[in-house]
Amino acid sequence: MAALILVLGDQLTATLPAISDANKSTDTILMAEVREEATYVKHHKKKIAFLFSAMRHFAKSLRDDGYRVDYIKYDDVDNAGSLFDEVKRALETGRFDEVVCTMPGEHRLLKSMQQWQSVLNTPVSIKEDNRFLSTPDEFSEWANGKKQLRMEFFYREMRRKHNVLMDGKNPIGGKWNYDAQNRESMDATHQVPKHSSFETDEITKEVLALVEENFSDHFGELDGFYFAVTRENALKVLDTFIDERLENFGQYQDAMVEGKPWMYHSHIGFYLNCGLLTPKEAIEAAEQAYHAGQVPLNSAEGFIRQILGWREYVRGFYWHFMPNLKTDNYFNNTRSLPSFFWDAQTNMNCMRQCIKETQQNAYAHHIQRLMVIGNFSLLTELSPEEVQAWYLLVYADAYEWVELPNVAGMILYSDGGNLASKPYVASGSYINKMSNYCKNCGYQVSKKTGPKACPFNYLYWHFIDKQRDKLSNNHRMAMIYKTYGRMKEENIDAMKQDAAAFLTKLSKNEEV
Ligand code: FAD
Ligand code: DLZ
Ligand code: SF4
Repeated sequence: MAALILVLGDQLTATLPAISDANKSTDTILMAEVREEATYVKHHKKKIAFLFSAMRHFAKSLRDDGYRVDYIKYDDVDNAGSLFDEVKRALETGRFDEVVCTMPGEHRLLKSMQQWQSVLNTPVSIKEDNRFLSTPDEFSEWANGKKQLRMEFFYREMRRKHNVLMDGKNPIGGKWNYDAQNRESMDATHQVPKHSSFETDEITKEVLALVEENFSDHFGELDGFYFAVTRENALKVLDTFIDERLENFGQYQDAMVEGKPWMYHSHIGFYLNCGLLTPKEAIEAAEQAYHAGQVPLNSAEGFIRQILGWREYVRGFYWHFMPNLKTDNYFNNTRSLPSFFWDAQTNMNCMRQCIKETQQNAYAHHIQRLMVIGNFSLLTELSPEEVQAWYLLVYADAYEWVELPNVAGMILYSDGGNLASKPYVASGSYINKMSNYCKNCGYQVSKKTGPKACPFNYLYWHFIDKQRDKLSNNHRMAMIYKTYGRMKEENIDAMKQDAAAFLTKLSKNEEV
């Protein structure tokens, strides 16, 4: 039996069973750069360049390791354009008796793969993705019968199961979560360590030229390519993070400073999600740094919670709630994205900075994604479908299994509260507290109404007012509705008027 083993662009991990179980003398690994994957949303130019270069380097490392690899480049003349068509083309050579795949990260691709066996008339097996620390079935078992699916409880189970930061049956330090210590803002003069960036080699140079030529109409800038494209360099990013950033990760996790996109975050999401790093090794590195006295507990725990907690949780959540998660629209929002989501041309400095950095780096950190762009998207009633597509294409770490729960569940509450216990909405004062964006803004954060007022202020109360039927019974919103109840009618009316005028401008795509 000779197997054709399909390895996707986000499956660059030699220990995946589909690869490690391969018979090097009979089986062939197929990797393909295809139009369908690169354009079903118009991914950021840097994301495509990163992935194609990482794929080419991975194929080379597999060959060096003795595997047979058929690698289809994007500009190969006979490139068939989709993963299915490439598999079909390979089978037509008559060299293979079976196809082996690994569980993909997106529902649409899994549904497609599940048809291949009957369409191709060849056995197709879909192997487990063993890079995660939990399985979709485990998540569903945990979730079934529960009224509330709170990440915090899932995370505690994961800590126990994998014995991470545990002292017997109890969490080290006595608490599961140290977020109370993780909400500091940062002084603009604070020097953040330089983020990791790597020389472009010949393979990357070739890919950059290919992307320039074929994807010039895609979002984002190609200049300033900084990614690690090999496992060796991705490990260096992880090591440097542990040595230089993790100590302050917790403290400054939520802070935003103009001109400092990287802060004390790890920038390893790109590598975890395409397979150059594994979550287990990132968690172990942080735990070891804590035990060695190199980093405080709030930072180690905060970082580990993102990976062992949030990352595993959103994957389980995705498979548990698909396909409805993609179409749910709890607030029935339909407004199209304003054009500044594509060109950053807005007077709102927080939005301008976060979108500009996204254009430049195919990266923004969590609070920029959540409390600036995400907060704005919900308050301005943007269409979930359009917001989801935007987040999927602009970030180099975005694949639907991780993007969709964050967008639909966390920022838009379009699933009606399965993921978040309340919508993540805030007025301008939150952004002002956590950043210095308001200092250089065309609007004034201290003003609640009027032409110079920060739009987040009146949009926030407009949202609270408009959605009270859906939200006022939520006990986590009780304080907010109490404050709302005490507000003067005339103030609420003024805010509603300003919000209506702002939303009309957005709909007409006028400058805001
Ligand atoms: P760090 O802040 O250093 O965190 C470490 C790691 O923890 C990350 O690399 C990531 O693997 C994991 N992590 C942290 N938060 C989350 C989370 N909420 N969900 C899942 N994993 C998490 N993350 C993605 O990997 N891909 C996405 O497409 C994505 N889209 C997002 C969209 C929105 C609206 C929001 C609010 C968050 C999104 N996130 C996404 C989560 C998070 O913002 C990114 O993982 C993080 O910013 C990546 O940067 P980092 O590697 O420096 O992460
Ligand atoms: C994101 C992406 C892109 C841009 N291009 C390819 C590609 O050409 N070939 C490939 O195998 N994978 C690519 N990917 C990653 C896939 O889209 C990803 O495997 C699925 O979305 C499942 O997570
Ligand atoms: Fe953003 Fe409002 Fe601050 Fe301007 S004033 S930066 S719009 S929060």
